[in-house]
Amino acid sequence: MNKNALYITLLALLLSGCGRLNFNLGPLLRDVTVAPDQISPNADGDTDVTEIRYNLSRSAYVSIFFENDEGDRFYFRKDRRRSPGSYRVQWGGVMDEPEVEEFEGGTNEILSRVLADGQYNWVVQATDDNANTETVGGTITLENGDTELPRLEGFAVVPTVFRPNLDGMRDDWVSISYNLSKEVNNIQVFLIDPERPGVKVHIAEGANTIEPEEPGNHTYKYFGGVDLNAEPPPDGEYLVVGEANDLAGNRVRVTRALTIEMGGRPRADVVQGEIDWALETNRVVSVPLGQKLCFSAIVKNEGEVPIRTNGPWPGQEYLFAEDLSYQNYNYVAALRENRDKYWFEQPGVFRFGINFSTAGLNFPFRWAIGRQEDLEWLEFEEGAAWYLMPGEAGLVDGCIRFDGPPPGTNILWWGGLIHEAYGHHNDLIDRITVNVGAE
Ligand SMILES: [Ca+2]
Ligand SMILES: [Ca+2]
Repeated sequence: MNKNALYITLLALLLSGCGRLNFNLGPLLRDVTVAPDQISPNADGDTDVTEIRYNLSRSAYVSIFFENDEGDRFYFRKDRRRSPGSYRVQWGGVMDEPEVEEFEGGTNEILSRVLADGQYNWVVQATDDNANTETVGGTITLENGDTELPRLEGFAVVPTVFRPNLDGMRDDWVSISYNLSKEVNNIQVFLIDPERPGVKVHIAEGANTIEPEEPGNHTYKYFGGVDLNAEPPPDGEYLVVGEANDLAGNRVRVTRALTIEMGGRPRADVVQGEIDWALETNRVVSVPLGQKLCFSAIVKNEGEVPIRTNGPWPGQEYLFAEDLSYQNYNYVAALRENRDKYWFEQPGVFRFGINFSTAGLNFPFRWAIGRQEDLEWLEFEEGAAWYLMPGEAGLVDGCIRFDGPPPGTNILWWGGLIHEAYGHHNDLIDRITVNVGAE
């Protein structure tokens, strides 16, 4: 090293030393106390917390942590930026370092927990902008702490692919169930979209003999709001989250993946609200006894989700007297050759129906809302069915043969779309009078 270099090095050392002296305006941390020095964090109202006080003379990054006999360190605060001033904060024996157990399809997390009973060294540490660090420490004893974590045991979301579209498949709703291991102060179950953290959909627990906060089995049934006439959350990847905390400060969270697809309310219409009644004149059809009332109509899927349907297929002919004597349209479904076709009334299935004013039951004659060539056969984990896809139209036609006269005269007849078990989607379409005369 030559003389100049040595000189510059000495100067640099001097300057850095001066710098420290110039900015080091007395102690950074003052009046640090932790009192009381013995607590019982069990939420019984008696010395559950201690108060940590300190005074900061300059802006600094502050950490507060606790160490046990083994030297394990538990942070209460870690590198928090603080302005000069007096601080006081309560500590209830809780550490906030999350422990996450990850597995396929979810996580189990401990967000915070009460530390085990015992003696701990506490440390308040501050580092100012010149990297001066000061620490003050002491000891505190924890006894009779409530260290039992609340657990959402067996937290299960079924199914994991959720298609909330009221088609009657098991994927129309999600069941969320778990066993709560201890009484908690608060429990929440909700849906979040990881890509839009602001979106949080709360899910309410169904009827139960115990309160949501009480230990025991809990079950939630979630239809995505479709059952309440709302649109479900948009299709996408979600997390079902269960979060619980007790009064002592133990807090846990579980998450499970949930995919929403084909979600939405089903909407179908008879195009133009018109049924093409055969042989209709001025809204009257006259049919001799033994002959048929025939029609055709076009049904369109006006919604965003596939609409489930099933036979009897267009072209099916009903016998008026014989089928009505069975008091429902299922006479055709009950025929030996049709028994394995699931043509009986089925929740979630749409059918086109014909009704008349003296029927005494709703829509005794029903057909699929399109021919198989108008539909798609979709297969899911829960089963397979025929669907009229969004934007598509189906042709329906059929006949009712009057093997006997209907009760009354000048009877009104009309068509409708039935969403079975969910009510009449579309009623009183294109009413006519049908007169059944002598043979
Ligand atoms: Ca206590
Ligand atoms: Ca569904």
